[in-house]
Amino acid sequence: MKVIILGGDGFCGWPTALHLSAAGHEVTIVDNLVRRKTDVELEVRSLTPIQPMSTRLAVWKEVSGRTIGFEYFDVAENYHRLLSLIEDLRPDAVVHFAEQRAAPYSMKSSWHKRYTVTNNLGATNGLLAAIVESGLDVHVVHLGTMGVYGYGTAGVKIPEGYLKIKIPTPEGEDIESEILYPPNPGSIYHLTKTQDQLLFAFYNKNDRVRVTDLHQGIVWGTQTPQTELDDRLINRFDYDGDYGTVLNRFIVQAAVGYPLTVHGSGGQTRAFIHIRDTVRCIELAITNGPAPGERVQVFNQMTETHRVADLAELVSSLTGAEISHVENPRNEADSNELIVANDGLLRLGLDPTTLESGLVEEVGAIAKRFSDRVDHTKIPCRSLWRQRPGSPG
Ligand code: NAD
Ligand code: USQ
Repeated sequence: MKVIILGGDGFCGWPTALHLSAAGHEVTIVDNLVRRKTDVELEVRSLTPIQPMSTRLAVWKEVSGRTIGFEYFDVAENYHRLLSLIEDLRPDAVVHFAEQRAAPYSMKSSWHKRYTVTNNLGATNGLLAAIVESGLDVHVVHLGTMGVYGYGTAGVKIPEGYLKIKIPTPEGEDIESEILYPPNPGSIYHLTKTQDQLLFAFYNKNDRVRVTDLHQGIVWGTQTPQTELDDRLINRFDYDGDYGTVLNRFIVQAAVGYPLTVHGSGGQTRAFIHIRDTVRCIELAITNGPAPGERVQVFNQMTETHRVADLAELVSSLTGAEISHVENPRNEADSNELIVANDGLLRLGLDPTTLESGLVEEVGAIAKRFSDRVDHTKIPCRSLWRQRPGSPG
């Protein structure tokens, strides 16, 4: 298939580009490299020494014999570049990763809130409008988040996107319907993903755009079989307080002797997926698109759930790291249950990679190898959810 990957220089996008290219798909990456510029803003760098895009692509050609195209532009702003690219390439699918993805970054200041909303909604709306204007039947595969549902399910299994409901009529009958699961975002970033859902629903209803929305859990790990082929293909690895996600952060913290930063009690339960499964799920999604006229297809792209405190215990038991319960900078429930349906991708053939000590140790080996690149001052989370004096909580 011919595939455009928006955001193909990022943590999920780069290994996905390699995986799809290795599987014989014709891949073109679009990226404005804003994630690399954000590292400059935050004065941090990926734990792993990622190479510039031209090196990445040349090395991939060298080791695989395959070419990946690259276009450097802003998807949210350069609408006509995007439209011409779609018209020229006539892709079967566009995989859309090109959004600001860190909840703490989105809550740092009013500028970060406005940037996250403008960038994420601008990119999604621009893509959908360009597909409609091109007149082509292009399948959009979007990376959404489990966070659109909120995390407090009170014993209910979170369905894949849609909730069956009954609406009582004045005549005393019940009308059965299905609606998007009620959105309950916990950050400005997560809010943009709930709004993306409405954009998809509208363009799907009005213009019959075919969309798959993948509500992904927290991705952990760093390498895939393709990024391991050569050191210069290595994937990025964020450990800082804004972009680092919890399990990868704990593994790096253990590697450098920094007490594991559990927010509050650590009773928060979240959904997880290994990066190797992310790339497989994307391939399953692009090769199993919805039929013309079908509603937006939603899959919960996660393989397991864990409590943050249990992850800290696991990493500590493997490494001897200390655990520190720090004050939670976020405005979130201290503990929650999380039960999630993920039948869709399993039915399509996903064979989940689950958390086990071997994999944690593998990531730990990368963390140890590059531990001299860790800036300890960048580990604490300094983005506070409650910035107004007297705000609740
Ligand atoms: P990332 O920040 O590493 O990658 C995003 C890429 O998109 C970057 O290379 C960035 O430069 C690019 N980009 C952003 N805005 C752009 C724009 N306007 N124009 C062109 N390029 C732009 O993030 P990631 O971890 O790879 O996440 C990718 C997607 O997956 C995001 O949408 C995120 O919400 C979703 N997701 C990620 C995780 C996770 O744990 N990393 C979990 C669930 C969902
Ligand atoms: N946490 C800690 N200690 C830390 C870092 C985080 O206890 O050092 C806690 C947080 O308070 C939160 C949980 O761990 O309760 C998860 O935080 P995270 O930073 O790992 O993940 P999150 O902010 O939810 O965001 C990440 C990705 C985002 C994606 C989301 C999927 O950055 O792009 O959408 O995971 S999900 O969590 O399922 O919504």
